Amino acid sequence: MSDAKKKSGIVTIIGRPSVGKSTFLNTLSGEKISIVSPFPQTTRNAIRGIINTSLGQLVFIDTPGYHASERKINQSFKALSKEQRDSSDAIVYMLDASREPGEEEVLTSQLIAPYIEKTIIVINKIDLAKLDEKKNCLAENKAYIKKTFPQFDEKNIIEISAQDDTNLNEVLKALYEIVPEGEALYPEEFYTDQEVDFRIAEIVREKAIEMFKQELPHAIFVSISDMEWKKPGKELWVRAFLNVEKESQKGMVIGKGASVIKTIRVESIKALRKVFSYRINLDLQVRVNKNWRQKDHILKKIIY
Ligand SMILES: Nc1nc2c(ncn2[C@@H]2O[C@H](COP(=O)(O)OP(=O)(O)OP(=O)(O)O)[C@@H](O)[C@H]2O)c(=O)[nH]1
Ligand SMILES: [Mg+2]
Repeated sequence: MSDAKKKSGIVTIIGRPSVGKSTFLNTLSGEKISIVSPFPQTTRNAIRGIINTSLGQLVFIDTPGYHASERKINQSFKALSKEQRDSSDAIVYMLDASREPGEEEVLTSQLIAPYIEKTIIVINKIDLAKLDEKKNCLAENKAYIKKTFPQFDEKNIIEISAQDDTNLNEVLKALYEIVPEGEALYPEEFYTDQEVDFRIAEIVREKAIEMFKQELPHAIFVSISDMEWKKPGKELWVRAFLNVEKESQKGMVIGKGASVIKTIRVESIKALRKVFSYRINLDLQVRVNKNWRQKDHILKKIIY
């Protein structure tokens, strides 16, 4: 096949929080592009992952989980998903075979409805549906799709496990049917376009989230204040701040005898070692940024 026949396009992944959008992108790529956690609303940005195959190039955009809430931060997430949806060549609409399609699913399907013609529907986590009778909501999800999009071509509804890499190739094939012919948008060796400081901040946030439950994961954002090559190409010194919303959270993140922050630092360094070819010397500190989720200037800086 000549190069002119190759295809390329932007594919936005849309779905409720925790359906497995980021896991899907990471498994497709084989790289850690987007952070993953059991908590909803882990992803806060439009994160690009580039997949090259013999058929061409697909540039995937991971988005924050679509969630019904009037809170300022959720408004920013929703705006971001809409913006990405509007500028993509194809959409992957992801549902979760282990959860009932509730009110949130209705909202999410309304988001993709105007673009249904260029959408592939995937039902993720079929590994759970197979294993666990109680968590088996696969049939409900299928019925929901049938009811909401009665004309939708069934061959473009694909059951997958992002975690186990089941049927992901089928999704790629279906997407290549939608995207136009065209030149690659990125050089083949690129798998993401994220800046180094953003990737470091995200990995530190993932390791911090892993230490907590409930409210704290949402209350954290990570900022990088300084970076400097100690040995060019070999060792990068980075100063990062774990920002929390309240004084009481600061104590929790530091922990007794600084044990918690130390663990976050060690786990971050281990994860960073897998992502970067050079060593990262991490200076990690905690600070309070009061009610940052209500502040426009901070949301503007961190959600894009
Ligand atoms: N069993 C199973 N778990 C999965 C699968 N895909 C993702 N998960 C898990 O589901 C949880 C959420 O995964 P994420 O990839 O962070 O989900 P997300 O849709 O990106 O979530 P947000 O960024 O919060 O919107 C994590 O605990 C994943 O390990 C899957 O195919 N099977
Ligand atoms: Mg995510």
